Amino acid sequence: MSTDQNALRDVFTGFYAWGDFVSAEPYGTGHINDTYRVQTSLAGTPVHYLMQRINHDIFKQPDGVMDNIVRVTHHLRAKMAGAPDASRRALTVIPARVDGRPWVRDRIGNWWRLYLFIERARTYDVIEDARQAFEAARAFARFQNLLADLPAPRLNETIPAFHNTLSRLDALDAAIQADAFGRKAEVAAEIEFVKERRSRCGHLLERHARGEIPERITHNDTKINNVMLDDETGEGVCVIDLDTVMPGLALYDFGDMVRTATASALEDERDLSKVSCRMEMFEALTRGYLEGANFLLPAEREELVFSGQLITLTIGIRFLTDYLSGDVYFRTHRPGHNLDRCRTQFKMVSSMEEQAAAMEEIVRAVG
Ligand code: ADP
Ligand code: GN1
Ligand code: MG
Repeated sequence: MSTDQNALRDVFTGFYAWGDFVSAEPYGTGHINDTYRVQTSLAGTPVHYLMQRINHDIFKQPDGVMDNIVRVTHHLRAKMAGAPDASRRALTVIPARVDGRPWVRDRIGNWWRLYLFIERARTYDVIEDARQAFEAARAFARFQNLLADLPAPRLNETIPAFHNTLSRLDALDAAIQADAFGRKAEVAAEIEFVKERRSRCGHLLERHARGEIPERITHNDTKINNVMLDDETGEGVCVIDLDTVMPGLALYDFGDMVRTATASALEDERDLSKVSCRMEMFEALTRGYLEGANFLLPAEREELVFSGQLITLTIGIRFLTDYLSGDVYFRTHRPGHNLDRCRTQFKMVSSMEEQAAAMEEIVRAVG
């Protein structure tokens, strides 16, 4: 066994999991954590687990993250008690062997967690048909719905001001000012794109401050590859990637679904002519979301279309900031990767702006 495999086996054996370690392979396309699918043999039957190293540069208090995840998954599970397939419908956190905590620390101080592997379901980086958009949105809406009565205390804010577009603008301004990697001149068009939209960036924050839009428990990373769709039925079976479940606005979740589920191409597509917001996906997404999110106030419904533009702009701003700062936050696989991602986001924003009237019409019709 290689050193890597030995190290991964040592971590795995720290958890109270049944099954003998066979191997672990890198898994998925997430930008933040290191994810592995662990293969084991359970008395001769192959059984998989999902093991992750939490990115503790980004999540400064991994224990606070895991505390949230345990509370959230227990609550979901309690509400689904007895339902068929319950263990595929919410993540199951496996405790550590020695102290029962929901994580294991390795010798160099990394934090690891282990989940049951959800079989016969998968995630998509680009949605292929409208039914998938509908199912994904309904699953995220149900998730918000089921968590509405999570008992106090308030969940930990695992990344403060996560979707605060004004703070993200401040970070961009600081990165432009510093221009530590001499990349500013190359992104003049992108800086201008943001400048033209600055005045709208505080809109939802202002409505929230005025008490018109409430805080709820939200997922905050409703990228389409964070929901697993059943291979056979196509149903949105399980919402995953729970690191950022915390207090937020429901609209941030809807906005991130619009960003990722309506996109006609991958988040890092370089041929921008392939990138646009697809109306049939938006229609299905809106239907799925409104079917599950029956708690939405009229003020929230009014902002569904705008939320897509805002969150897509915000994530574009974050990619741009990371590009200017030397690619320290999002995992990259090639030079200029974050800039490519920023450009697709801004192309999506333009496409949403152009189609805003049609999108408002869809919301009214589905309403
Ligand atoms: P990241 O924070 O890096 O995005 P995720 O938690 O989203 O990490 O996991 C990365 C990928 O691993 C997901 O997109 C999904 O395909 C897969 N995955 C995550 N959790 C599970 C699970 N419990 N069972 C099966 N696959 C999973
Ligand atoms: C990250 O973890 P992942 O890959 O699902 C990021 C999201 C961004 C997304 C962009 C904790 O999500 O906020 O929207 O990349 N997660 C964190 O693809 O920053
Ligand atoms: Mg993810």
